[in-house]
Amino acid sequence: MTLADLRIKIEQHTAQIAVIGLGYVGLPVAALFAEQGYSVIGVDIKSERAQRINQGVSPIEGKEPGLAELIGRVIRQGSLQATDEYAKINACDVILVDVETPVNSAHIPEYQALRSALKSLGGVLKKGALVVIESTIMPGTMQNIALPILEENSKGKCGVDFYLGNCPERVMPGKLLQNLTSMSRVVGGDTPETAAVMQALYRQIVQADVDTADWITAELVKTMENTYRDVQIAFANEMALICEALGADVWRVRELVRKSPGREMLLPGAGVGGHCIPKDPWLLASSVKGLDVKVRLIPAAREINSGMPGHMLSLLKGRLNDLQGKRILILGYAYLEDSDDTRDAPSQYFLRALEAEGAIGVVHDPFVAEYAGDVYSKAQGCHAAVLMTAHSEYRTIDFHQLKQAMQHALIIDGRNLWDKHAANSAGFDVVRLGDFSL
Ligand code: SAJ
Repeated sequence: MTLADLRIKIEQHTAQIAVIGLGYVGLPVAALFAEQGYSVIGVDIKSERAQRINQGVSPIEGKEPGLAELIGRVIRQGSLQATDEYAKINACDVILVDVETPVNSAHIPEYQALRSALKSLGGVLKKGALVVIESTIMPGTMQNIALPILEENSKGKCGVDFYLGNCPERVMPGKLLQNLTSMSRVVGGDTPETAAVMQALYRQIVQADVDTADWITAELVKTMENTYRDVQIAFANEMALICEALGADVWRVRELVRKSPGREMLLPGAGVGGHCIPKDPWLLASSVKGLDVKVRLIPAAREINSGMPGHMLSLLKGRLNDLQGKRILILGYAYLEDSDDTRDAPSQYFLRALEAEGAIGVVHDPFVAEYAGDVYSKAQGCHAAVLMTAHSEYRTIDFHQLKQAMQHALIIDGRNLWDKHAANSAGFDVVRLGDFSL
C-alpha cells in the first residue's frame, strides 16, 4: 500500500486503526476514531483492562466528561474492540502508540514500555502501514530508537515498507476528550509526504490546527512547551522566596507585575506535580546530553520547583520548630486543584518530609477516596493545617469550626487560597507562602 492508497482509505474511513496502550491518552483517541466510523482495535497488555473496555466500561479514573458514554457507544456499535493480542492488529493500516515514557531516578527515559510495544508491533506490522508515536518522547527518540526497533523487527525499511510519525499528545486529566478534539497538534513525519497523510488522519478528529513537521521538530514542541511552563512556574516560586526574604507580599507584587504588558507571571505554589510538567523538562535536557551545549536553566527550574514541598515544611517549622509527635493536617493530596490525580503530587513529598521529622501527617482530599471525609473531623487535635492543593471545597472552609477542632490555630497557605485577614480574625496565625508582609 502506498501513501496515496493510505490517504484514500483514511479519507473514506475504511482504514483500519490500532491503538497500542489504552490509558488516559490511548483510550480516548481510540474511541474518537471509532466514533468517526473507523474500525479500531485497542491493544493493552493488561488483559483485564481490555476485558472491561469490551464490556463498554471506561477504566479511566476521575471525571472525564463524555468519555464513559462514548466508550459504551462505540463498543456497542462494534467500531471499537480491545485485546491483549498484538496478532489482532496485523491487518491494520494505521497504528498509534500511546504507552508510558517515565524517566528513571537519573532523569533518563529507559523506554521499557515503548521498546516492548514497538518490538511486538514490528512482528505483526502490515506492509505499507503508518505507525504514529503519540507518547511524549525525548527529542531524537524517533531516529535513534523507534526507527531501528521497527526496521529490525519488521524486517522492513521505513519509507518503503512502512511509514513512521510522531504526533505528541496534548491531553489534560479532566478534559481528555475536549483537549483531543480542540487543541492543535503537530504531526512529524519521516517525510513531508508522510506528514501530509498524518495531517489528513488527525483532521478527522481535531477541530484545530494540525501542523506538519519533521520528527525532531514534533519531539521538541511537546517537551519544550512543558519545559516552558516549568521554568515559568519556577520563576514565580523564586520570586516568592525573594518576597519572603524581603518581608513583601509576592501575591500583591505579582498582581502589579502583570499590569506590565507581556508579564504573565504564573503562580507560586506548594509544588509542581503531575504526569507531564515534572518529567518533560528532563526529556528535553537529556536529548542534548553529551553534546556541546550547556543546559543550566532547565535543571535549575526543576530544582526550585521540586524544592517547594520542602519550603512548605520550613514555613511550618518556622512556627512550630519541633515537629516531633505533632499532628499536621495536610489539605490536598492531588497534584492539581479539583482533580483526583495524585501522580507525582507535591503532597507526597511534603508528607514524607513531615514524617521524617517525627510528625504525624493527617491527609484530607475530597477527590481522593482514601483521604476523603469530613475535614473538621480530620482536623481534630491537629497542631497546624497546611494547604497543598487549592481544591474549591477549601475556599469556603469555616475557620471557626476548624479552630475548634484543632489543638493549635496555625495555617500554612501554600496556594494563596485564603484571605489572610479572615483567618486571622478567626484567631488563626497564618503563614502564606511568599508573603512575609506585616
Ligand atoms: N502549578 C503552579 N503554578 C502555576 C501553574 C501550575 O504551581 O502557575 C502547579 C500545579 O499546582 C500542578 C503543576 O504545577 O501541581 C502542573 O500544573 P498544570 O496546570 O501545568 O497542569 P498539568 O500538569 O495538567 O499540565 C497540563 C499540560 N498539558 C499537556 O501536557 C497536554 C500543560 O502543557 C498545560 O500547560 C497545562 O496542563 C495547562 O495549561 O493547564
